[in-house]
Amino acid sequence: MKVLVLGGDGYCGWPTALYLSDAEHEVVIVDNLIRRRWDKELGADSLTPIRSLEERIDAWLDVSGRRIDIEVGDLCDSEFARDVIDRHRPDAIVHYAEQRSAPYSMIDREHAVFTHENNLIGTLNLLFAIKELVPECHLIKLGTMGEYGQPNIDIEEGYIDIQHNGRSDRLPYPKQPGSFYHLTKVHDSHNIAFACRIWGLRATDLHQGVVYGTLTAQTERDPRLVNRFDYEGVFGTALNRFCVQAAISHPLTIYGKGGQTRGFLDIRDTVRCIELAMLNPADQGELRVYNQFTEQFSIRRIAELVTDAATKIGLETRIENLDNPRVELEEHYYNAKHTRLLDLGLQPHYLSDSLLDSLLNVALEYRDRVNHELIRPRVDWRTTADQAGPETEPAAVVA
Ligand code: NAD
Ligand code: USQ
Repeated sequence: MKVLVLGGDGYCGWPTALYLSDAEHEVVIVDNLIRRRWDKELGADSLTPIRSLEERIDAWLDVSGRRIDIEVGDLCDSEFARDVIDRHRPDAIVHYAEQRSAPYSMIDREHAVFTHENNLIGTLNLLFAIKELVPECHLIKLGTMGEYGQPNIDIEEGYIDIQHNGRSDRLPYPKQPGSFYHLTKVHDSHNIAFACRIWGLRATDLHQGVVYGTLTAQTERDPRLVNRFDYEGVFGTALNRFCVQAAISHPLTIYGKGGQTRGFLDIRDTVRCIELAMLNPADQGELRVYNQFTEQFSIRRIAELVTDAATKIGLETRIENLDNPRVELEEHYYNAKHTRLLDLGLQPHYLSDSLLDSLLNVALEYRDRVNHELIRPRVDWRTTADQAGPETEPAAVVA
């Protein structure tokens, strides 16, 4: 199949592009490299020394003999989006290319507005280009489990059967997201559902949980293929952060009580889920929703698991419950369905098997690269203001 991987220079996109190329699909990466500029804006860098996109592509050609094409440009530029789709005429489009950090979207008004513009306009441009040029192309869009929020009932896969005043219907599951970033995913989901309904497009909306891990069978083949690893307070997720904190003897920073519960999955399962969705496309006119995660844990439990693994390799760790910089439930019911990808054949990797090799040992290997000043949280939901502190301008606004 011919597939465009939008956001293919990012954490999920890069190993996906390699995995699909290895499986003999024809892959084109589309990315405007803005993620690397957000790092600069925040004074941050990947823990792992990632190479430029060109070096990565050359390294993959060296080790696999397979070429991945690249298109550098912004999906918010409708002419660029249209032109790329027109020239490549893909069978499938995997869409990762959005601003994905909740704290980044909560820095101030400009960052909230930028996140909405970047994510919503890019996706809208894509929908119009698909409709006009390749209406049979399967859009595989990365949404997030955070679209659902923290409801006090079971979370279904996208839709819920409702009985109301003697009538019944199957309706989109209610959404109560917890940041301006998560809200963009909800808005995207509505726009995609509408496009499928009125134009007969086909799409799969993958409500993905928190992804962890650095290694895949492809990235391990050469150090120049290494994936990124975010650990600072804006783009670093709690699990990555706890591993780096353990490696540098910093207390593990649980926000509030730590009962916040999320779905998690290994990056190797992310790439496989994309392939499964691609090989089993949605019907024309259908918006299919899969909850993409394999295990659920509270943040407190994640801290305990990291502590146990760290102790086994002789690291001493301590947990610190910080005043929570986010506004969220710290103890809550959480039971989310996630059977549809398993039904398609997903064979999960489990955190207990990857915690050391794909996370803690990587954190230890590169601990000299850690910037200790970036460990504490820097963004507070309660004080998100019209204008904020030192890093006020989103990279795209400055550029
Ligand atoms: P990332 O920031 O590492 O990668 C995103 C990539 O998209 C970057 O390379 C960036 O340069 C590119 N990009 C952003 N806006 C663009 C635009 N307008 N035009 C072209 N390129 C653009 O993010 P990630 O962790 O790889 O996440 C990928 C997707 O998966 C996101 O949509 C995110 O919301 C979703 N997701 C991620 C996780 C996770 O744990 N990482 C979990 C659930 C969902
Ligand atoms: N948290 C801590 N300590 C930390 C960092 C975070 O306790 O040092 C807590 C947060 O308060 C939150 C939870 O951990 O309750 C998860 O936060 P996170 O930063 O690990 O992940 P999140 O903000 O939810 O976002 C990540 C990705 C995002 C994706 C989402 C999937 O950055 O792109 O959409 O996971 S989900 O969580 O299912 O919405």
